[in-house]
Amino acid sequence: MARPAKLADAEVTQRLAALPGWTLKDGKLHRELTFADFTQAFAFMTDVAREADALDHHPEWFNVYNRVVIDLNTHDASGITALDFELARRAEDLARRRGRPAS
Ligand code: H2B
Repeated sequence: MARPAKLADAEVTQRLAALPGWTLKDGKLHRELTFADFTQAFAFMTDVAREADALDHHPEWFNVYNRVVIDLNTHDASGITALDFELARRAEDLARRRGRPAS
């Protein structure tokens, strides 16, 4: 995918409305997920890592046991771009497949 441009704040707000569970925190798309156990959490991270490499777009994230915290922005564009929303959407799909509770 070509390197997309930074999105305007209004565009970010509008796109966030279609991504339940994701918020805006410190200028990044933010998500906190809890899985059944560490194996599920880490398997999810492996799933996301494959998508991130395919997109050449990589998350900032944090894991302890069954908890994964994800922050997405585009350092090349100094902001949030369509790539962040694409990776968020793919991560959300993968989390659902790993049986993450729907909250
Ligand atoms: N990931 C994120 N989140 N932001 C970027 O700007 C970015 C990236 N740039 N992954 C990519 C890699 C760039 O460094 C390489 C050279 O394509």
